[in-house]
Amino acid sequence: MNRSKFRTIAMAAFTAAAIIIAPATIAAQTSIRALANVHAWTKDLNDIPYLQKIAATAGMKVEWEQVRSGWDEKKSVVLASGDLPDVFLSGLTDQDIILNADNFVDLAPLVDKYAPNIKRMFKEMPDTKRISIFPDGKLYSLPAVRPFRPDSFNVMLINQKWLTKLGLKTPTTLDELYKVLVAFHDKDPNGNGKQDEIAMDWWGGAGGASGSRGFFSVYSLLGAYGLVDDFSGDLVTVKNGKVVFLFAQPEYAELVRFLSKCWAAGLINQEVFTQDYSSMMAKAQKPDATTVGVTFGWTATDRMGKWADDYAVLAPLSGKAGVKPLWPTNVARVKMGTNLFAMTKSNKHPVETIKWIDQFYSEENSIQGYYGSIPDFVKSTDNGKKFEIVPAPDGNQDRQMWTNALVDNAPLYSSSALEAKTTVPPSVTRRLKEDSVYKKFQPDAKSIYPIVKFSSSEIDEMALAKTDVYKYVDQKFAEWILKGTVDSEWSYYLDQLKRMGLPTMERLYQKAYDNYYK
Ligand SMILES: [Ca+2]
Repeated sequence: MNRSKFRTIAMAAFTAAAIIIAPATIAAQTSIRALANVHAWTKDLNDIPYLQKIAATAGMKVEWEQVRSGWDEKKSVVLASGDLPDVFLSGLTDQDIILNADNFVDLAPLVDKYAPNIKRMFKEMPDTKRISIFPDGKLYSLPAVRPFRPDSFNVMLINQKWLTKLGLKTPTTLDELYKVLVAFHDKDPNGNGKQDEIAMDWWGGAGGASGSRGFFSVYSLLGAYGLVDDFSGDLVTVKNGKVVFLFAQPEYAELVRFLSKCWAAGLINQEVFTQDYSSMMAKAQKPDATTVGVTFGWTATDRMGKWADDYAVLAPLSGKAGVKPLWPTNVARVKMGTNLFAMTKSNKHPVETIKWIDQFYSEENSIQGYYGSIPDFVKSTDNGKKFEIVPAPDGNQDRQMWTNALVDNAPLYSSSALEAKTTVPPSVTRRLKEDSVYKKFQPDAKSIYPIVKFSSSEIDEMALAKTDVYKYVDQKFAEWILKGTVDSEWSYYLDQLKRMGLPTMERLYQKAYDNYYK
């Protein structure tokens, strides 16, 4: 008898018994309300088999409220209302939790008693626990460790076809890059007789953590001067043991000067500061011709679509004699996530709930949580000892994953042991191969600003400064590139940053860094 058949029979027996015994003495199936931050592509969670199976095994009825757009507004309303769900799945920030700490359950004792999978993760990878403990010592939320991730969020891509056509060598310095960009702009490398080439482009539109100050950003070029971004959106790094903000460093002024020179020569997309993410992507993926020379992205496939094979990954460029070029890397941030799960004090079933969420961290559920359910999207072979990710029929693995799994919104633990027993499709290995170009340009681990948490009083202390500082930084970054005025305004700018509270930020970020490594 197979297991599910056994369960059906057992359930039927249970139901029959329920008729005989007085209903009040039967424990109702445990039911919880879950508020979930879900990707727009992800299908109804009630239709995802592995989630149903987890719930059935735990005897849990999950009433999902699934938010696919407007998460921040929804979350704020819910947190302010006091009418809290029993659990949050993904989407909370440290700040959301710290400022509402009274409403959240410290999971540490529950994990200790009822969550063997989560305990195993904490034991095998102590950093997972370290990044999850809040400044008051409590464990209000659970992390994730994602499978087959590269070390960096960013690859720099160059149109290899254009280089070859124009007889140019791959640039190794910023000066050589400049000359290549000029040729890309002037010499009609896509051969359509029109000046439609965008020599360089990046995602600089909206600002904030996932715009100019974060993923796929031109700030990666700071590596040419030996400085690396941490991908937190805060633009913070560690220079000779001292925590500093990139935007207040002389190297930053040098990068701005370089970009401003590129802008003046017409080498940068004219819409770089106004375009949104999808229009940036569309420009690079026009159906009839390639139009972008150098840019930044997650992978060539993702960034360039059908033109991916025209592009090569460009190694970090050197900006200054005697300075070793680096590439921004943040293994912890790329591989791990925080706040994937939190339980509120409204939850009447904390033990059942922690047992339910613990299952998300098993090997079988971790792999399904990222790639989709068995057997359609993951094949379980060798009696469940090996896994094989099913390649997307159209080659778009990202679309397949995000439709059929929670992916980055999933609580899961992908250990190296799990990776070792999993076979992945070529698109995944391709990304890792692209990343390997950057291996020897990784910064020293302690120069990468780690994932830290601030206390509520520290958050308060910095709140005003951060709002003012980043607004000013974003504004000046764009303005200086467009107008070429960085040199005349630089010292005034540094004074302004000081006045806005940058020293407070430096002090508290340094303190958090020192605490992390003590
Ligand atoms: Ca052209």
